[in-house]
Amino acid sequence: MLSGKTVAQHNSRESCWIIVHGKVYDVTEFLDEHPGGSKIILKYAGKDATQEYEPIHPPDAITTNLPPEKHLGPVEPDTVEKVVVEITDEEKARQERVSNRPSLEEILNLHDFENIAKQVLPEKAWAYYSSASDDEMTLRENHAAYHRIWFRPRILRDVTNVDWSTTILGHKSSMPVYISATALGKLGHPDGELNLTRAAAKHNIIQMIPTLASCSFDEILDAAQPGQVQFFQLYVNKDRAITKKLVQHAESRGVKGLFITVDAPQLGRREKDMRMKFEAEDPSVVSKSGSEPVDRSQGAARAISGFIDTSLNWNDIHWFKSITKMPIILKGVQCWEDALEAYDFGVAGVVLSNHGGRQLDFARSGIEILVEVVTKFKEKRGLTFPNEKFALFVDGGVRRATDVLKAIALGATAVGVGRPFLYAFSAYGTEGVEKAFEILHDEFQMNMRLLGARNLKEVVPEMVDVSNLQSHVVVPRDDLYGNNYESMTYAKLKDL
Ligand code: PYR
Repeated sequence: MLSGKTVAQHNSRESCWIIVHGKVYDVTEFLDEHPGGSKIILKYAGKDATQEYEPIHPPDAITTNLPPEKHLGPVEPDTVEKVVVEITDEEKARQERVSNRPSLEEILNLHDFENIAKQVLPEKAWAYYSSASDDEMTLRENHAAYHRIWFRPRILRDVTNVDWSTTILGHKSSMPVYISATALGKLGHPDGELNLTRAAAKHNIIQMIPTLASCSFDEILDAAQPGQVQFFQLYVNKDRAITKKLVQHAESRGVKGLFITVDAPQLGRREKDMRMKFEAEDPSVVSKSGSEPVDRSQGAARAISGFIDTSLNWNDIHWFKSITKMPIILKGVQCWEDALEAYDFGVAGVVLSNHGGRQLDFARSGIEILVEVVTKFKEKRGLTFPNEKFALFVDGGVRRATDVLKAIALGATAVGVGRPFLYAFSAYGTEGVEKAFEILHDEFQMNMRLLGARNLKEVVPEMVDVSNLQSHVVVPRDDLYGNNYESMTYAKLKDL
């Protein structure tokens, strides 16, 4: 075992060791490759970096990125000096805002969580969670698209009892909503994704576990209650042996669905996240490096995603089917042609999604794609939806039960909700997520009654008017362009 004193001697660019979770790593040669920059590692040279490392990295990031000979083994815990993290004025102000959060009783809708999260999250976390690609047009369109659908409710039905429970891939769910995968939960809260697992257990909601969770996969599985249903979102690794191991491990642990992300051969450029990175980087440290410059400018997203396989293609679906019996769902399908192809390849369903606006900007919203997919499936395969043979999921921009009911009316099996639950636990931990489920519960009850639907089967296409959905006459403002634009001027009155 190494002593803390020995580790402390390796505190420079020439020899840089760090401690993470009680183990010592020699990161000297990795300094210039670190997507988050060398400066942040050098700050912890010779020290325990766990506190800084944990929220921004999936648990195995260091072990998979460093060759085994750089894993130097455990350190004697009592010999390690405690790292004192300096609290800045900005951080003090943030902590004060945390203390001044409104009570959960005052939180009335999912927008409230977002608003509080914006004020209480550390800047880096807010930048990573809230950001989307390029001009963030798709991010905003995702929500705006629901505003182009209006209801045609039915009256004089006995709506004393209304039931919005459903089954998703054969598993019971208390509502037609599942928790969509979002990365790096510990940026927002020390318990990260476990907040979702715990709340989901209490409310019988299905959680999709992200590949890039902050908590380890097994921690999340271990936190589940007996019988609790979980899905797994997969980023396919260039090293297919790693992917196979992950998938088969998920299956052996009882995961009930494999959602393969297909819209992210490269993660989008999220400029809010990238700006954080620039601000955190110290150019003087970078310029001391003699090696080739590496692109460390792309924020948390780039830092965690280098392993993703850009060569993923349709033929791989056969391979996935050969390595698992879990239902396979393609997450990130964006047109009817690909949805049909997925069906013909024999997968169990698709998520019509643009990755929360974080990938291709000007990708259309999932709800808009749903309409064309349902139309074309009927025309070309004679299928109607919802359909047990092939599930259509939608995600992106959902903030209200009415949004969900619109998707259900149009044929979705269920809707994925990502950021709102992330914001709920960032601001209030597990109780926040529970409150979010309770809010949706109340909204479902009221809106089902007002729609005249006693169960989800009665939420039918005739209850929505989508005549404007595919028209993009109103688009979100392009703020960066708009703020730079100098207004033209008018003819002026002569000076009097
Ligand atoms: C994202 O940042 O969007 C990921 O999926 C990791």
